[in-house]
Amino acid sequence: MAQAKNFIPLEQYRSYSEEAMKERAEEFYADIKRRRTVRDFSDKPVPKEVIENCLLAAGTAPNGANLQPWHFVVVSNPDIKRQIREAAEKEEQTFYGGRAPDDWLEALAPLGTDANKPFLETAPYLIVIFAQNYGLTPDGDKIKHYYVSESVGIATGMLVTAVHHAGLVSLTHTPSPMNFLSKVLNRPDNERAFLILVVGYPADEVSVPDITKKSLSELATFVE
Ligand code: IYR
Repeated sequence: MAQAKNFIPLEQYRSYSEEAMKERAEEFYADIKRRRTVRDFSDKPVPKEVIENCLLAAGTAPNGANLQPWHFVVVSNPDIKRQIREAAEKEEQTFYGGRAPDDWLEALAPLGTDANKPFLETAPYLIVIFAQNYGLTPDGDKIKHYYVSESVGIATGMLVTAVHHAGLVSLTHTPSPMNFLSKVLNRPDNERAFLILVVGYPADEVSVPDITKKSLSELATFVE
């Protein structure tokens, strides 16, 4: 393989015995399957340091040409949260009030969602994830980015996982359209809002939809 000059030994890699690997994989699955998307948040404050480390974890995601085509805007300011809630609810009202096709609304029915988004104000943190369609040099020249959606999707998945691992809950919220976020948060033209990750503690006695996940044979095919 062609090797660039700036390579370093992979010193952080850890190998485990097969037994330890099986145990670790099983334990990780047991823990991650407890993760549930929550729509009812407590307003209990979350230490900022927890969010900072979750973001650093997300920033380690594999991505196109290591150009890291993302930017995370962490909103805890009540006034900005209110502005985001108001704009998101306005979009959602048109979505639920006629813009969404019936089959989409039917698919959403088991989740019990509607146009009201109080969590956008209640939760201590809204992490607004922006995808950078292209980068910019200090001189303002464009830098091409690759596999932007894939990269930002992977980083978002790692953020969701890190938040769960830390003992918090999250909600992946995608108001549609969400270009209002660029305006409210004053983001540059090369960025588009990808998703809002609502983060905090669950409200007391929160309930979640009784849904199931695909079994292994449904979700995977082994070609041996
Ligand atoms: N953005 C809307 C609708 C919505 C769409 C999907 I796909 C979901 O999994 C959940 C909701 C809303 O946030 O209510």
